[in-house]
Amino acid sequence: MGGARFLQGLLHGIGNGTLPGVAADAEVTVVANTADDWWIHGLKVCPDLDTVMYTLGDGIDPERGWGRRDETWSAKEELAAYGVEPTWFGLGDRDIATHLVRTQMLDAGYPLSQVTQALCRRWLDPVWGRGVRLLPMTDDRVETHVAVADADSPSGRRVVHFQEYWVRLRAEVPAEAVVFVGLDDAKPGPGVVEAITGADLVVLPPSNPVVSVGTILGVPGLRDALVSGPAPVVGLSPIVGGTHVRGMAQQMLTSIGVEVSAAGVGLHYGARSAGGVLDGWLVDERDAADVERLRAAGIGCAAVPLMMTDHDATAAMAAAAVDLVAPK
Ligand code: FO1
Ligand code: CA
Repeated sequence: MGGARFLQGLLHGIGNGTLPGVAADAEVTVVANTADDWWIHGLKVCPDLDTVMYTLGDGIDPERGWGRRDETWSAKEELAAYGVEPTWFGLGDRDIATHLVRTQMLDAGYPLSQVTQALCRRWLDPVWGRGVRLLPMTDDRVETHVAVADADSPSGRRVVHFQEYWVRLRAEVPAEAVVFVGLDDAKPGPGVVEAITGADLVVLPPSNPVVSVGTILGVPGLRDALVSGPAPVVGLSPIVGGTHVRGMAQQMLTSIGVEVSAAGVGLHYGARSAGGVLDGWLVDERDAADVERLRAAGIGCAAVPLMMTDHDATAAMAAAAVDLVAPK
């Protein structure tokens, strides 16, 4: 959701010509996390791809931040009436159409990247022409699983899919471990490496550094493409004033031993000059005290307002991010 909302502001800024040095017809390629994906009721659901697709295509429910606007829930009610589990994960009637198309195409043998391209023809082409592309990080099956304490289990632990941790458990119980099943064997999706190595600028949006950006960087080859590519890499902190803005990053950061602060996340990504990925890291004004620590680590840094209250505010964040790594 953070990534999708940021993209809206970024595209707004590009269209308005308010991003320094960025042409109004600049092309944007979005590489999306697919490790939140899962199979439910026989359907393949890809929350992050769909959140980006619906948000940019103006089909998202603005209050929930996921799923379709003007949604109805008849299928969900009918499934509950049959006593079919899980009842805690809701597929809306309109949203189900997307999953039906996707699942049928996957069953017919198309890779997820081609399925996504087909779905995006409806949502992105009418709005953004061919100027915005949405690429899954990989066509391979990768799933984030989370180990939580379970006194009833002989091992004292239980492993649940990310969606169960996020939606049913609301990320409120400590994550003892986060496992990205299939990630080590995944190959970058078609066009992903080329998008990174051919880019003029790479932006890491204010998304979850562990289960969103972290999984993408974990696809073998992607981190190298970023580090060795010619484009500056700039990120925006998802942690503002020592806490997540929206979403539930704390447990995930704590589980991998990263300090929950703007500096903690920036240092976790690391300076490109020191084996990390970042040239620049934008933090919120409230975290201005972190700037020196980040600069000392070799990361270009500035503190600006980082609240995505509307498209203009978000476009201003994007402009500040671009400015941070622009050749001076
Ligand atoms: N989030 C919820 O909190 N409850 C749901 O029932 C739910 C259903 C759902 C269905 C399709 C979809 O694309 C997303 C959905 N989400 C739901 C959001 C999703 O679980 C997470 O917010 C993301 O995976 C985190 O990025
Ligand atoms: Ca996600």
